[in-house]
Amino acid sequence: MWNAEIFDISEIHSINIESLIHGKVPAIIIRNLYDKKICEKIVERLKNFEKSPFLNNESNHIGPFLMSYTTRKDEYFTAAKKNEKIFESVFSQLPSPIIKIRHAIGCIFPDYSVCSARELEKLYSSCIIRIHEKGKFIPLHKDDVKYEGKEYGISKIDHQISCVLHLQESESGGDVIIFKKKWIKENEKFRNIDFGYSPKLVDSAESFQISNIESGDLVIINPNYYHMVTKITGNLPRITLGMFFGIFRHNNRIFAWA
Ligand SMILES: O=C(O)CCC(=O)C(=O)O
Repeated sequence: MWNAEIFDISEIHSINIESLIHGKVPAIIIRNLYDKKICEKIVERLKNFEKSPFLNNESNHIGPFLMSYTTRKDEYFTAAKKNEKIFESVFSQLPSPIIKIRHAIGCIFPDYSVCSARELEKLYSSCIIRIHEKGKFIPLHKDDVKYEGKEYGISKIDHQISCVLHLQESESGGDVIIFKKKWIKENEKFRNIDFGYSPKLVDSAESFQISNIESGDLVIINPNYYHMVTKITGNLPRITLGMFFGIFRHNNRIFAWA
C-alpha cells in the first residue's frame, strides 16, 4: 500500500524525507504545525487584501507563482517584491507561518541550511496563498522547476518538495490526490492548453487521497509526481499557504520559493 505518513509536531525529527523524495510514500503530513486560532485570524485578515485571479478565475491568489512567469522573469521578481509587503501585513504581530514551515524543513534536514531563494539580490516569492471557492478544483498536474523554470537559477536543484499549510478547510471536497506516477518529458503530449494534463495519464496509476486534513496541518509532497485537488463542495473556501523547497546535495543547501 502507498500511504501517507502522519506525524505529530513532536515527532518531526523522526521524519524520513528520502522516502518522499524517492516516491516510496505519497505524502508526509505534520499535524498542528501551526495554531488553529492563528489560522482563523489570518483567514479573517485575508478578506481585506486584494487577490489575483488564476486560471480563468479557477482560484484567487495572493503572491505570484513562478510557474505562471516562466518566461517573464523581471515581472515575477517585481511581483514578488510587491507581495512581500502584503505578506508582512497579513502576518503582522503573528508568528510567521513562512518561518514556521522553514523551521520544520530545517528539523527534517538537520545537516542542511534553509533560506530564501534569491538571484542577483532579487528575492523569489516567499509563499503563495490560494483561495478556492465552492465548485473550484486544481486539475491534474505536476510541478517541476527543473523543466519549467529553466530561465531561473533555482532550476539547478537536485530535488523539489512542496509544502502546503492548510489555513481553512471547506466542509467537503478539496482533497489532494497524489498519483504514483512521476512526470516524464514524453508526457507533454498529454498537456492541456491552459494548465494541467489529461487524466488519461494516471488511469492505471496507484493513488493516495488525503481527506482528513485540518487547519494548521502541513502537507508535504514530491510535486514531480502527478497530483490534483478535488472539487470544493462545501460553502467555506479552501485556503492554503504553499511554498516549494529546492534541495542542493553538493553544498547541503535548501532554498525556498513559490
Ligand atoms: O493545494 C494543494 O493542496 C496542492 C497544491 C499543489 O498543487 C502543489 O503544491 O503543487
